[in-house]
Amino acid sequence: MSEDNQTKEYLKGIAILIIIAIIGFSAKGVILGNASSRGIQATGDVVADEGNVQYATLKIENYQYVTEPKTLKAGVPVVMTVDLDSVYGCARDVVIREYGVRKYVKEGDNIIRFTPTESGSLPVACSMNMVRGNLDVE
Ligand SMILES: [Cu+2]
Repeated sequence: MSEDNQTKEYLKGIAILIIIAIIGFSAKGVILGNASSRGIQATGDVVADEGNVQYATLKIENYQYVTEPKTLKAGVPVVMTVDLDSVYGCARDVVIREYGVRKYVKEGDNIIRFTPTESGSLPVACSMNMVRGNLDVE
C-alpha cells in the first residue's frame, strides 16, 4: 500500500513536471511566434519598399545642395538621407517647394521623402533661401 502511494506520488511529480514543460514550451512558442511574425512583417515592408523607391543622399558641395547619385528618377518615391556632416546650420531646414517639402533635419531624423514627378531641374533651398541647389530629375 505504501509502495503504491509512493508510485502515485512519483507519477504525480512526473505529471507536474510534464505540465510545466508543456506550459514552458507553449509560452516560448508564443513569444518566438510573435517575434518571428514581426520579423516577417518588417522584412515584407522592406521588400515592398525596395522595388518601389530610390535612395539618395542630399549633401552640400561648394555651398550648393547636390544629391548622390546625381540624378533622381521621375515618378519613383525617393528616400533621401541628408548628410549632416556637410549640411549644417540653417541649411538643415530643407525646402523643396515643388513638392511641399519643408523639413528641419537633425541627428536621428534626417530622411526626407517625396516623389519627383517631373523631369528637369528641381530647386532645393534652405528656408532662408541662402543655400540652394538644383537637383537633376530624369
Ligand atoms: Cu539658410
